[in-house]
Amino acid sequence: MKKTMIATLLASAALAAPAFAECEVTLRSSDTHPDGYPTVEGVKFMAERAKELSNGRICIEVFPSSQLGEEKDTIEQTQFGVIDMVRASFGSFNDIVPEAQLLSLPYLFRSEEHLHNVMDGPIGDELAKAFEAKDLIAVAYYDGGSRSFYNSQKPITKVEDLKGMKFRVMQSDVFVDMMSALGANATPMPYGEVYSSIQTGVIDGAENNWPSYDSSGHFEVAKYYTLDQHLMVPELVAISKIKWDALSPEDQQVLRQAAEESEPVQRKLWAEQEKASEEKVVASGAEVVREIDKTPFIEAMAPVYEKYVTKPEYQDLVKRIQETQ
Ligand code: GTR
Repeated sequence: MKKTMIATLLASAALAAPAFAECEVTLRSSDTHPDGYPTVEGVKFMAERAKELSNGRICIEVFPSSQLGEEKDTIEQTQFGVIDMVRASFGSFNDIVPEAQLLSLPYLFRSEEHLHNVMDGPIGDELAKAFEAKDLIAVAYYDGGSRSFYNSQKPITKVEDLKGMKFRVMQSDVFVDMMSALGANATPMPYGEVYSSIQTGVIDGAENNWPSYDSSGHFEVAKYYTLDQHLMVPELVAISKIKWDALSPEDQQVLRQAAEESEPVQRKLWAEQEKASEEKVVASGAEVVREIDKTPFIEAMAPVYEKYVTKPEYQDLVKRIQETQ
């Protein structure tokens, strides 16, 4: 091939290539879940969109499977700007952001639709302000389904069955009080320690949603799952305020838009994963108690509400959540 022809071909190839610059801003983002899990895939979608919207300048690197540490530690690291982003359950922010605690009150949300209406409305914006006061910029709220109890010992069909049993909970006071209110013993510990703790009998069980019960492998060591659905806790994607403040308003806008666009994507993936996990876990021999009278569970939670819904502004927030249609 003649030199001139090669030059022409190279020039046209350069024109055809997308005008992507090198990463100028890089955000390292943590998640406790493995690749393929809906929260991880939600943030990956956000990364793609941020890259496109910034012409390749903004890059988000997603570190799944607790590679950057257990959830509570990664939240603190994000507050201090050691890592730039974290995707974590609201439950893990409980002892950091008091308002987040209120969203972990058992049986607060009536349905997924109710939760969406709360999080997508003015209350979602108020909560973002509460996170910002703790150096975290809330950019997306994801789905986390509803949490129920599972254990290695026996099928739980009523509140009394929980009496004296040991359950792992998130490292959060409201979760500990919830277990005490049900007559069980709470053992707060990081997610990554739960499998071996059930296996070795340190605890009898834990509580979580279908996709976590599945992807953590907990169903292998705790086959009795009772759909009491005591908690619907939203998932949060937050950026370190230290990182955020160093960004231009244009880059902040790109991240906001990318995060917002990732919400419906995550919610769709979530719904699909819930079904797939349920099918897999049931096929593998989990014994699921579906028919359960939730009323005694709901009634048992009264002391938890009394303890946490104290100040008038907290009472007002809880009331507004309950009144949201
Ligand atoms: C999952 C949640 C995680 C983590 C975990 C836990 O449902 O997505 O972020 O909080 O529960 O129980 O520790």
